[in-house]
Amino acid sequence: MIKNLSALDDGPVSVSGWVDTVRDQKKVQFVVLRDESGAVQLVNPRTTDADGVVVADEPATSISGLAQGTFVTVTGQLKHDERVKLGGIEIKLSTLTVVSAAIPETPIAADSSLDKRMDWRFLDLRNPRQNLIFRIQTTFEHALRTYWIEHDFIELHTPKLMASASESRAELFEVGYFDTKAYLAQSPQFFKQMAQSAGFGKIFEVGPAFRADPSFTSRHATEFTSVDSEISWIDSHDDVMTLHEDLMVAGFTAVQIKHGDEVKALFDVEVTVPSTPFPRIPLAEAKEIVKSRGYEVPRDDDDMDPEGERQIAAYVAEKYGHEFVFLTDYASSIRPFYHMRHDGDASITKSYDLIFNGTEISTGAQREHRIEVLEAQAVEKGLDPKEIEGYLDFFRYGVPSHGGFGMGLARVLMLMLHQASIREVTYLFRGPTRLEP
Ligand code: AMO
Repeated sequence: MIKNLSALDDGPVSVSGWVDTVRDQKKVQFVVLRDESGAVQLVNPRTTDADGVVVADEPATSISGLAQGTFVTVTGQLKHDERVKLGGIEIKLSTLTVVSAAIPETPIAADSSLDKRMDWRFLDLRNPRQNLIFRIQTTFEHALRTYWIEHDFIELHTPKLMASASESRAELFEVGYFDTKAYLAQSPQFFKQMAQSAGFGKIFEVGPAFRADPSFTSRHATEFTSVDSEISWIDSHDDVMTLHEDLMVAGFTAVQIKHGDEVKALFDVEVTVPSTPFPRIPLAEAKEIVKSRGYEVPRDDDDMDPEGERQIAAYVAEKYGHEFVFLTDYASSIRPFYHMRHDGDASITKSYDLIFNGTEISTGAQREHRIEVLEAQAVEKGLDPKEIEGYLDFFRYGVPSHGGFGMGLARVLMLMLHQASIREVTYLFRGPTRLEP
């Protein structure tokens, strides 16, 4: 790999990569060679005759015609020279072999629109910044998984084809299923709760979720990776928040240790491991706080709108120096039927949203496990209990108190790396007008 070259002593080397640029000068040729780890400069002094005229020679002739993106293998002499801007090393070429030629007209450039870059995602992903994003994703997921396994969680793979909705009916993809129809899972919600009734106690799943959401915001996709966890024997949603923050600390610690320097170099972003506990602010109080800062969440809005989320994040950053905040106790009117409501005040739920750098990344809650209450809440939300009969059965045979959360993986990465859209951090984005590549 190119990034490993600088650790080698001067001497013969062999390396492969994509041709990035060719500078064809009279007496010397410079080629910048890239791979996913970095770039290196190749030099090829040209052979000239007594009058300074270039004599046709190899590899000079073939170098002149190399198109950007051509994949080559070269051999040569590595030399450390601090005057070389690109990493302080260069390779004096001995041989150059074209492994796979590229068409000369590259369809995208550094300033291409995001949409155009997504059309040509495999070329876009060659950029070391993009490559790093998916290394970070791997490290983050691995750290979460390690935490779960060390704490005795069971990993589940729940079905993505379902007979009913798993969240609201509004964002449901319907698919033909033999002589009937099925729905794509909007979340593993029902099945992770089923696991609690099955005695699995502590579970997690990292898998696809589908939402027929027609919006074109920077944080919505029609298919996204959902990070889910669910635990039994809890006292309240506070226990879920504690698990959630421990997981974030595990993930951010691993990313900081493994990629902190690269993130600083390529994104100019500091990866900070959050301190625990994260600030926890009831939603009603958060609304008062943002109001005192001059922003009033629209009156008829039981939720916190995106501007409100940004405002409360700014307050938390100033007051606690924290990038995360749990907003708790959302109104029952805007939460799903399965969220438990507070004893003594049924208008608010034992739920939370986790806000990171001003945007929601997660929703969690204690679940209602008392069947009569659960059924009544479902009816109140306009659901027909017969349609969710199978789900309701989980609560008819003895089920522990439990709760959990769902978190959008791409949102975490987008906000961690200060990217403008989840499209940048999703390997292949799916949206209302994008089904390819
Ligand atoms: P919710 O619907 O809030 O809760 O989703 C949880 C998290 O998933 C992410 N997310 C999305 N990411 C990209 N595109 C979308 N269209 C999209 N929709 C949601 C967000 C969000 O915070 N079952 C509950 C969770 C639970 O209570 O366990 C649920 O799905 O980051």
